[in-house]
Amino acid sequence: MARNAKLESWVDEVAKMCKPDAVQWCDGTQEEYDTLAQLMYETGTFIRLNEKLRPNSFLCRSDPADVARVEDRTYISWATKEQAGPTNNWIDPNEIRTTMTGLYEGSMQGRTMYVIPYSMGPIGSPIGRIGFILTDSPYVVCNMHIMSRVGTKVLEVLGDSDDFVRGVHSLGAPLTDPKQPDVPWPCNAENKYIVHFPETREIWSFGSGYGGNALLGKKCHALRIASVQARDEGWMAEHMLILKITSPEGEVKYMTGAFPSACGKTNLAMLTPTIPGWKVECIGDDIAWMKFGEDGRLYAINPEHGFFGVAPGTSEDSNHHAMGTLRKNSIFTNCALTKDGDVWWEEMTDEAPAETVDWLRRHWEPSMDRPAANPNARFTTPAGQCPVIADEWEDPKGVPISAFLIGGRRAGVVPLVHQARSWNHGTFMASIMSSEKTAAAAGKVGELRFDPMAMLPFCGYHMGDYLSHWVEIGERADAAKLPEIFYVNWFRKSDAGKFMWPGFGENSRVLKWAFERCDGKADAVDTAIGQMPSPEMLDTDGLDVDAATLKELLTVDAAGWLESLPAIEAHYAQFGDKLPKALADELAGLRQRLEAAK
Ligand code: OXD
Ligand code: MN
Repeated sequence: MARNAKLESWVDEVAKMCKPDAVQWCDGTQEEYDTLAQLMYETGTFIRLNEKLRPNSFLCRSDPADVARVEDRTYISWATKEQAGPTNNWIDPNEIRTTMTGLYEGSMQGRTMYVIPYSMGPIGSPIGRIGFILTDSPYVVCNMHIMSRVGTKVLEVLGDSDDFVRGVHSLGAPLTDPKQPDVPWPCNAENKYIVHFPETREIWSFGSGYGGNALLGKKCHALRIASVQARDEGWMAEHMLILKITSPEGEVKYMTGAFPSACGKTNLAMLTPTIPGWKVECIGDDIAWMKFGEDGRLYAINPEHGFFGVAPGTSEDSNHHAMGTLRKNSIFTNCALTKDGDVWWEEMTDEAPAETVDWLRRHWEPSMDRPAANPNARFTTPAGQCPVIADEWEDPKGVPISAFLIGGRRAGVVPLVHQARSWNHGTFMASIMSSEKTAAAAGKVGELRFDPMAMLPFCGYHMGDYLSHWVEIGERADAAKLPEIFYVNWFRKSDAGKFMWPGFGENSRVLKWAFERCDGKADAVDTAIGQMPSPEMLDTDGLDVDAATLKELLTVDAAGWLESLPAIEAHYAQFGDKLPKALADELAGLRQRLEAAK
């Protein structure tokens, strides 16, 4: 194979700094995975689950000080603070390079440095991208095997190009004395840094072995760095699921969905429709990369190869197909261990097991007032095992997108569904996506946390410029070929604090309406906030929601919207003169229409 001098000299440079005992280039084979899993079994990091119940699967328990992405230790290091914008943590690149070089110095002693060549997206896809992670964590290697395409083929496709993202990851836990025993979850909880250098397409991560802090292909590469590449090159890197929906007549459409973390993206991506004859299949559950095809439509790929899903709450009832996916070949992190050697988490079964070992390795019984699994316990599982994975999920050219669904978690004001009138109107709606910080009563506006396009923690540059990028995408495109945009809210609550909409499979009724709107076949009412179905325009056959509730779910709460406008204005004000005029105009238009509707 042709050698890639730039790659090799970077690997040498990092090895000189971190001083691992050995450097191992990963080939992505099953043998490599098995060897590393066995190694982690021997060091006590991995517990092998009961082979009959959960074949080729492992449980891993992290250090209690390392259980989630840490946004306050995540930095976007542009040359100037202005480039990172008001919503990101900025840090001066020179300063942080000095600090982190100090931390990396000798940080891999006593460990192996693995060189992971990975492709986000099918290898060789015109939408896909290549990256490398240099890590001293075998846990990261095994997870990356599942979450991306790892191996020698990536090196072949790369050739001698230097178009790759450079990721460095160290646990920050060197073994300096050969007699020093390792711990099951090495990390350096006091010194966590997850730093992105968008200008040089680099990611430097230190101190954490968990999730999006350590599996650098996911949030760090596929969203924060890729969002910058997408802006520079005229495409879109979004925090979106991708689903395929087929009507009873066999007509197919693809939709994406942008929802903040913990709003059920994985469940929606694999939903089992309650309406007869409709089918939903999954392409991806977290990230979409979209480029214009020759026909002028936006085509999306899922850059990932697996699901890194939140385990608690996942059950046969909430997500039958996720349960089917994680039946084998999976890694579980911070779940409970049952007596028969399987995993368990809250709500996985109707009844909790009589006893388990909790994620902190303590005896646990249902009567105890603490959960058995960490609330952010995860499964890492191959997407290809999903019983409803769409045949074309690995199509290198992607799938043409007909609709974007967007939405937050709003107890009040925002109706079940409303459709944008235009791309700019939809961009406006996505830019004001929000969730209440506290569970507000229906009709009242709680303190809102805005999360534009669900990208607040994941946008690698100034959010105002990111919004302009959306507007520019619309300007470049043939309007008739752009996706329709629908704002959905599954989380409305009654005055008594109960969810008004059943959600899960019943969301298929909203998908059906959106599907038919894309073809101009379903009716809608024009309202101050957008186009909406009246209750009789939605397929409600067999739906167990009373008429009054349904009416409320589909009513424009003009007073509530007017009450939210100052918060939207304050949200917009932080972008200063970077706020696109088109969006300021949309906000003014909304105010006018609401005043008129009062
Ligand atoms: C995730 C997240 O893990 O959005 O996907 O936090
Ligand atoms: Mn996510």
